[in-house]
Amino acid sequence: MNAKPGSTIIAARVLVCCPGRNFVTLIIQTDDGVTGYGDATLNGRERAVASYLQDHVVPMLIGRDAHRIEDLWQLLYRGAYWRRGPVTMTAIAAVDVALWDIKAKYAGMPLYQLLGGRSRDRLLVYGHATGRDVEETLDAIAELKEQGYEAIRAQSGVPGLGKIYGVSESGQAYEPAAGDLPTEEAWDTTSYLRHVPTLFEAIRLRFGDALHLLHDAHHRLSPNEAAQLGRRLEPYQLFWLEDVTPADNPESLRRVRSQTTTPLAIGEVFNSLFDCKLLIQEQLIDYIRASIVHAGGITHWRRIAEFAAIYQVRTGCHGATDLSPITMGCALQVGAWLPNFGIQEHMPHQTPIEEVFTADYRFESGYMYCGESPGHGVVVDEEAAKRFPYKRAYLPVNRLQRDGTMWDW
Ligand code: GCO
Ligand code: MG
Repeated sequence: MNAKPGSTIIAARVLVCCPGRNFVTLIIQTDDGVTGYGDATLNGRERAVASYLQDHVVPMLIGRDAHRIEDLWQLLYRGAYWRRGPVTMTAIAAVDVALWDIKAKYAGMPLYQLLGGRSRDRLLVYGHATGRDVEETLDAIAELKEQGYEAIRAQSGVPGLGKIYGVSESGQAYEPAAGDLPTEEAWDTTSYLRHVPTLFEAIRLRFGDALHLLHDAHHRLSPNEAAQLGRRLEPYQLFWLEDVTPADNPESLRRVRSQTTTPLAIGEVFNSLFDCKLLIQEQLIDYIRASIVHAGGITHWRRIAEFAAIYQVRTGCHGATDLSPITMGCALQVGAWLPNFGIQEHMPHQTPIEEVFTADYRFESGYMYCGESPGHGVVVDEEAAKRFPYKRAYLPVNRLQRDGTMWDW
């Protein structure tokens, strides 16, 4: 269906760059010079989404009306026939976000105004404290408290294990994908389960009860182990315990939920409402972590969030540094509006990312503030991006220390 002049998509291109880590960006232009930017980054599988967009989606966009966001979403979702999945849903998200950016720019408004306007002045965020041992994690928490964080995710190395995912080696962020091939780490659940309660006991002893504390088990536990951990952490009153079991099997959470009142969060690897449906409907979780970039863009993510609201589940969007500033900008725009916003993950991007992405959001004293410029508030410098070509990079994988069995990392 062709568009009237003034809102026709005349160009769309995919940009893959690595200003510190790899990002995929979709850029859409209309015939009257409005440009929209969408994030299409799928950490460790970046080029799969770039090809999906370049080879299969971009040709379908040219000549279409940029304002028909819903219709284009349906075209790309239903039209693909092969539904869902991270690659497809990330590609659709990039188109969707770029079009919302364009629509808001046409309106001359920040995106949250198009969704219904503000529900709050600022957004509570949580920072990451990690250390090789409990003492280092306590020091990291003290630093974040200095910066004003009221909510902190705490991880630490486990005695008897070497470096594990989720814990930095040198005070830097723990997760920038490093090797040209994934490195292998060693894991032992018994040592981990013994250790984690001692970490939270030490945190409460030193910092008292006021701080909101979070912890990420990163999909490594069985339902029964997760239930044990949830129970043992109850005295420390966590804000949430994240990704306790592998995300594939939502029924697992029934066992965990019936055994512990520690609040549960899950969903950073989800890409569709159908991944979250049972968890939300049965109120097996307190926070849904799906992100706009991996869950079909604003159009689909909004359906997840509004469905969650019916069951008193709040949002806690994934916000690791492998999601580009565009996704953070969008999370803050929708978070400013969404009645059941819960909290936003905040891991500041590292330099030189600001040479490519300019964002109008800001962090101040434990909260983030979305910007007021038209659109989602993040623009991309395509010329600067050329200085940072794609570099294949992976996060580590995990094997059981005991016998080398492949495990969740
Ligand atoms: C989190 C996450 C991330 C992911 C990463 C994978 O809670 O922020 O678990 O660190 O592991 O985004 O690409
Ligand atoms: Mg996580």
